[in-house]
Amino acid sequence: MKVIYSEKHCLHNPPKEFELGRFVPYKECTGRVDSILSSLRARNLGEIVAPNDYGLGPIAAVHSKEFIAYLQNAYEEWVKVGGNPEGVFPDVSAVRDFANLRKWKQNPPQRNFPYSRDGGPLGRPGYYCFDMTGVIAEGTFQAAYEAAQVALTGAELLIEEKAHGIFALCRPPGHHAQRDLCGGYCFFNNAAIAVRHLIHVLKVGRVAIIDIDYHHGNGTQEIFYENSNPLYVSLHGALDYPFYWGAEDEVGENEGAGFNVNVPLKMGTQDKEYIEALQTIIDTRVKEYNPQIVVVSLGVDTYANDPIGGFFLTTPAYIQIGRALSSLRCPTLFVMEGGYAVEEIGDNVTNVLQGFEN
Ligand code: SP5
Ligand code: ZN
Repeated sequence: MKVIYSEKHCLHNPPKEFELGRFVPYKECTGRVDSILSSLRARNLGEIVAPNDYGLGPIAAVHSKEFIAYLQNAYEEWVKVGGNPEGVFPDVSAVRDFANLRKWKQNPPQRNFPYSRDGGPLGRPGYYCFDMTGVIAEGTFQAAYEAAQVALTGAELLIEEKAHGIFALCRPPGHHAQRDLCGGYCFFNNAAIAVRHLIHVLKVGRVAIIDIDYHHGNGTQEIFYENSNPLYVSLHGALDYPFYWGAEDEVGENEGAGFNVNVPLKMGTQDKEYIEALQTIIDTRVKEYNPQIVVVSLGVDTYANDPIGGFFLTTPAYIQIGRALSSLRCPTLFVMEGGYAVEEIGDNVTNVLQGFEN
């Protein structure tokens, strides 16, 4: 399986995040990718190629221009007003009502609009970031831009080479990033950008996204909430981070009604229950949709020793996950998301890809 990778991910390297009220080492670290690369190479998974550059256009087709400008300028503005050079942390919360975000957007509170009154260099972080782990450091914009190009290149090659599988080794990850919100280690939504490109530029009729990261992909859900293409399916830890999204009754709206499928699983879920739940949703909702392309948001923070996930999957289970995904017999783009057990992330990811191939 071809792997798309850029070493520019290293430009994003904030030293710290805020967790439970303490500064702790940033868990979405560069070493994650080193671990993945070394497993891929050790098992000869496939050729590792650099991404092409598709510019900002495909990113701007998913994210608002104000948000893109924010990510581009936030760090410099922050340092200029005396902010910690280790990265941008919000001074305020702009109190968007997340549970009712869609309604809020239809009827925005006048005081927060227009965007020119979004709070200036110290107000903007609270407006455009929903948590304390979407830390913007010096090279974050460039790295996030590059991660989106990695995903886009994966989408292009999947079609051009009629490949069965491609792995876009993106970092930073993307599935928590909404149209104009970063957070959860995510800035640009790599998978959503690739999917939109597949549908609107490469003219794929039906795309299904299967999000197997431990956390609900609130960003991907929000971006496609009113669309019937793609189908979005997420398996995730119930009632865990990001807390305000991921319930079963979030099914999509308007044209998208019925095309957003959340499968929350209880904390402590183990191999057997997880694989059954995955195979069931594949055999029902995904097969009914009959996708021409599948995009997998590949997180392995479902692993038992993951420092933030609440499931107990073992390393061999990831082979079975790969097999379950291959049972669709559909060309598949794997887009890297979470997974923070640095030592084992490489083997877990490679197991999914090898299980898919065999
Ligand atoms: C892409 C992705 O996986 N993002 C995840 C972001 C999660 N950020 C906050 C996690 C806080 C977990 N705190 C749990 C403490 C238990 N040790
Ligand atoms: Zn995650």
